[in-house]
Amino acid sequence: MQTKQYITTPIYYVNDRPHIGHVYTTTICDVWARFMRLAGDDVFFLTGTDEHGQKVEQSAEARGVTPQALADENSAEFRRIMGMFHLTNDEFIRTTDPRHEQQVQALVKRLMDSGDVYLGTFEGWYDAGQEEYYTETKARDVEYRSPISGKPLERATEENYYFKLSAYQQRLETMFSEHPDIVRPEARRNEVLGRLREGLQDVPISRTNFAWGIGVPESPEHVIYVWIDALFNYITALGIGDPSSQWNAERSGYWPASMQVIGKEILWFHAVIWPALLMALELPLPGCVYAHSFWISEGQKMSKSLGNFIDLEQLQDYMELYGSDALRYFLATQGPLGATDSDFSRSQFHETYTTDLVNTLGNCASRTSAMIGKYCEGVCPADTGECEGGGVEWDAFVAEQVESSVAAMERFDLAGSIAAAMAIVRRVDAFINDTAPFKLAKDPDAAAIVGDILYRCAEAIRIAVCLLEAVMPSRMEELRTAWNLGEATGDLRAECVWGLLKPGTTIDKVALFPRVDAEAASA
Ligand code: ME8
Repeated sequence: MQTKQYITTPIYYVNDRPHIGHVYTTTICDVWARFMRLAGDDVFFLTGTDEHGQKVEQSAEARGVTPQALADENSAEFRRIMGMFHLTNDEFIRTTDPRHEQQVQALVKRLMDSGDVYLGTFEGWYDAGQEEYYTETKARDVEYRSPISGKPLERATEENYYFKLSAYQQRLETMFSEHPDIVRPEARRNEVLGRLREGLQDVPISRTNFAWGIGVPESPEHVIYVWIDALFNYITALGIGDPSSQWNAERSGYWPASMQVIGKEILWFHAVIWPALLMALELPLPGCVYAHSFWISEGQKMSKSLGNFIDLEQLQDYMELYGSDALRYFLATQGPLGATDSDFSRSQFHETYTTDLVNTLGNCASRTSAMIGKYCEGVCPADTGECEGGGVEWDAFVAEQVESSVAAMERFDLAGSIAAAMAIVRRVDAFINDTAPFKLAKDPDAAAIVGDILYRCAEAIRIAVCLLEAVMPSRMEELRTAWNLGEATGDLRAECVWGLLKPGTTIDKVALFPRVDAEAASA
């Protein structure tokens, strides 16, 4: 039986244009999804768009179009990202899809029947821009202004449907003590725990001041709060709200999600409200909610007022100049996966590309294939064992890196996983310098030794390629083709065992990562 894996991104708001943040989260999920597929798992990768709510209604009104028309147009823009960046999502969910809407109503009905959702009156501090209510304590902390827009919070009273979040205080605390890894990284979990200890209040889950949303069952003047509607996407995409549906039959087995990746600003919804909703629905909890930090741009926070979002056009420029794999590599290795923000700067992009991809991986593959061309007639030599390891026990060294790369990816440490693969490549580079096959080749008696060295280089690179395929699918495929390595087998660990490269295989020269002129790049 294949292991089932389910990975999700947030669903993106259609009232904004896509930018690097959206591409980032979806790309890192894509790297993970591809890696797990290469490892033989049965992966379902979900992304999509969040299309209801007051902000969409207002943006549509301002543009003189219907909210649905606005949602259609902008959702298509988000969907375009998937092709543009070679993202392999299995589904793209839209919250205006009737299949989602019907299931949300069914799920809310279940919560009403169980008493987890009730009608009540609410008075609180409302952030109109974020469509979010704050508790008194939180409102005081932010000095009664939206931390996002800076606008004053509004005092608002409403008759609303509520979710009995307060009833889940104890169970959530138990969840965090029994499954501390449910929220990562640790700094984020600690933030949630701090706020959780202040005590939970019930949360309103409906609105009556606008219409663009899903009606509460039997009370259509109430519109289901966009966040509840949105959170449910993770299970409606699997048909969980409609047990008799085709989606349910095919997909419900993917729940619980293995990895739910989000940005840190939406942690509370995913680390507290979401698990509580799942508990109320008696559904299992996800394995991990991973909240990454933010990209900033050339040292500055990206914001509408500064107009400095790295948008799709800029990302496309990078891809044209450096290739899409280079962009994926940069996002995956230099991104804000940990607790601190990362700077997206042109100079750092260029530097990472040149150091890691041109000078290390590209150079190593091209040197090795060029020498096999020159000294072995372009055919993979055999390892006769005549050459001593040059200080390296190759099979043990490589096995260690493979284990470390796989284990890192399993815990969503993309940079760690890639670093282990690159350590193999760096070792090959050092091995070539130490053993100098290009000098030995001048001595006809050293032919066997030269063959041994080049076999080990090519074999180590082959294994690194298997590990790097998820992050750089196009260039690694190019190398697979040039070196006649065949397609990935779907059993990554077995494929990474030392010695599988067959002597006699034709090894063509490769030039994977062309040097990019720094001046052209900054122009
Ligand atoms: O919040 N750096 O949608 P959204 C890195 N619809 N990632 C960033 C980023 C940045 N500077 N800016 C945005 C919503 N992101 C809701 C989610 S889920 C049930 C509903 C990424 O369009 C990051 O993943 O504002 C963040 O969480 C997401 O985009 C927010 O996208």
